[in-house]
Amino acid sequence: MLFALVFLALSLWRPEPFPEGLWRVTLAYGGAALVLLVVRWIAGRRPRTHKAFRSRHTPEPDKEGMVLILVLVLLGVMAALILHLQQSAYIGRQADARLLQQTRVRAALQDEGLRRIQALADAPEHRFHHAEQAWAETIEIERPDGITTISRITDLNRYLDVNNLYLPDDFPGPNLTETALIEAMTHAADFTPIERIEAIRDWIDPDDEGIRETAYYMNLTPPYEAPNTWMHTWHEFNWIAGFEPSYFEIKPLYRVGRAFEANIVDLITVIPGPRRRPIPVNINTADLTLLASLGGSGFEELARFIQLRRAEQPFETLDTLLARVDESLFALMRPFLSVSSSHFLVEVQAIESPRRARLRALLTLDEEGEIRIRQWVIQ
Ligand SMILES: [Ca+2]
Repeated sequence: MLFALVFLALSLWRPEPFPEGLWRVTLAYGGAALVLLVVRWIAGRRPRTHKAFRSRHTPEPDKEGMVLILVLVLLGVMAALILHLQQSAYIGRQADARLLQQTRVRAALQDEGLRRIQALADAPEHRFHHAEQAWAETIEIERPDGITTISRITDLNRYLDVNNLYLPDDFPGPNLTETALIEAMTHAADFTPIERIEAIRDWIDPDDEGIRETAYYMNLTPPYEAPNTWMHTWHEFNWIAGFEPSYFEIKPLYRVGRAFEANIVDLITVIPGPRRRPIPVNINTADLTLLASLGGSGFEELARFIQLRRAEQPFETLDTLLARVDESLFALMRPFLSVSSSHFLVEVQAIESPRRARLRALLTLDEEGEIRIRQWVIQ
């Protein structure tokens, strides 16, 4: 009786997702078990007087019952086995389908990433870059295979790279990055930027001589070490003293050029990798607020000139600025400025619901137009 009930429960149990056909088969097995159960029950209710007419070769009722129970158990085990096998096969097919979809989405992602990089390599403007070029647009494509890709290329030289805060000792001249960063952070309404800038410098410089070095971070919970090398990603700001996620939030009422309303994410960036010289800011593509920050305070006028001039025609040489800046100051600024871009971030999303994948690729472009892929990260 107990086994029959278990078998019935098994046949009626219908986990989700579960194929319709398989459920019918198990239900049929359950029905057969029920019929056998009823037969067994009727047999058990036969009058005792019938026993007298049985031949001596007829099995005893107890043995008959045992055979029936064994048959039921066997049927139950078989049904459970079929159920298990069918369900395993179904789960396996689902996993294969997911893997196939993931492979297709990733292939589309890489195809689109490489296509965008090729478009950048084929662009004619290698000597100088300016805003609103075709290769920089955000492009959404619905492919014939049903996968949608969204991609864009960001010119990283339009931002101030915080990794420029540390330059090797053999770099000639002063490092103007700190001055520019103080201005940029103030434009973003950070009125005490110096401690934070010191913290970034201590984080990336190779020595341990600062107030925000490993000795400081080891006293935190949990303790950790300052890496003492250039930052790799924005995420490292989560670990640097003085930076909260709210520091990078977009201000809701941002109006370009208004005092203290700039968003810090529009002004700075993190370009990983060692350098002997600063990675310069491209004056053809940088935000007006950043242009005004580059030479320290009092550079708003120069920034407005750059903005007006490049709208007519992009700068092809920095020498155009010579007439408007003190010559000795310009000599110090020159390594931090450029008219072309050398670092680009390619971001691609490929979507086929519910599957999606992201690609982030960091590229460098040299003066001969040769592109090198420095990072290629798929998530
Ligand atoms: Ca350090």
